[in-house]
Amino acid sequence: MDALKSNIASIVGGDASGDRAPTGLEGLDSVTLTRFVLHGQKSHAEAKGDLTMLLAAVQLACKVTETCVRRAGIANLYGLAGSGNVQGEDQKKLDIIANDTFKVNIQSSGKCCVMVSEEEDLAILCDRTYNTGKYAIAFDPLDGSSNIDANVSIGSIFAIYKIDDPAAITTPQEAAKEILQPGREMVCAGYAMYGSATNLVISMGEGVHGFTLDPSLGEFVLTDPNMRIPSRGKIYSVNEGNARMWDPATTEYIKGLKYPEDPDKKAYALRYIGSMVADIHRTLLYGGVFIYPADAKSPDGKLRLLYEAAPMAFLIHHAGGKSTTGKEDILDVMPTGIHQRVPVYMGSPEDVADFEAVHAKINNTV
Ligand code: AFP
Repeated sequence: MDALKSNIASIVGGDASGDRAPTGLEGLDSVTLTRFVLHGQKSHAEAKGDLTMLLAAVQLACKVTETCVRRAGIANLYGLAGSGNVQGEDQKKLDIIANDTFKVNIQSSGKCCVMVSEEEDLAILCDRTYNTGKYAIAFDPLDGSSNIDANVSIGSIFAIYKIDDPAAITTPQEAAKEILQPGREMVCAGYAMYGSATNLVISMGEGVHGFTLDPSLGEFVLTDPNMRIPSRGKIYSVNEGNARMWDPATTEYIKGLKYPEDPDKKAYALRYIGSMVADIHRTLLYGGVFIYPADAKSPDGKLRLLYEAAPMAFLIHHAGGKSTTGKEDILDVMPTGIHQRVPVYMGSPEDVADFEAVHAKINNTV
């Protein structure tokens, strides 16, 4: 952690919190995401700049998506596209635009050999004319689509993995197999949130860092170096409308948050946006717990492992938080399919530990 702090301090100046003596150049010496990633690359002697290039492509895809989201009402981009995705969900026009944007930008970076998208049935083998690289990426180009037309915060999520032998992959089936790695193997995870401002939060396994899009520069600027989740929060986030279908452990745990046994303890507040990016962003900043459990209707839960649960678990973990499916850490789940779903409980370490204790008691595993 000391190495991380001095690394951040060396790029932002001052200490790791971003505090620094006035220089008179405030606002003109912004640490952009590109500068931050390039700086990080220097501490890895073996790095050739491939991840830096791939992240530049992802960053551009997020900027293009954000532009479309901001202009959606004016440019007639709200509403359904008239098609469905592999999950059986109706695709919105913006889902398709964001998906195409991510695919084109990532492919043309020439640093990626395999892509998996929420919007695509099969894994995508990158076009070799672009000199494909050693990385694989899973992404949800526009998460929270049902919130699009109401102008509620939505986002993009991505997870990057390394592939041993990209040249050996010749079919989408082989491509899918290569990206089926547990979250712990991830090289980088991140999300962009298109809210009242646009944030991009990433981790390359050395802390979690938040950037805000400066619309006047068109650049993501470092605003939240070394984000840490509070050890305990006061908020729970879950679709309470599904309560009658929950398993006993989830029901019992949430009852305890709403009706604490100790009369002097305050009940937790409920906040649920229904866009994972926005609910996780708030959880990262304010603490608490985000839950999408398995239930009687969806025995594996709703959220997808590769491009929702695992990258968010990676970010939460590197910010000092915890995640579980109820049975194991989300980062340890060995995926068996590219669109696999998992139950999700993640957030402040003490809150998730409380859930695990209730789960163990109810399921007699203690
Ligand atoms: P949509 O993209 O269909 O809106 O789904 C969003 C999402 O995958 C995730 O971002 C939310 O946390 C979760 O689903 C919300 O699901 P419910 O609408 O069932 O609460």
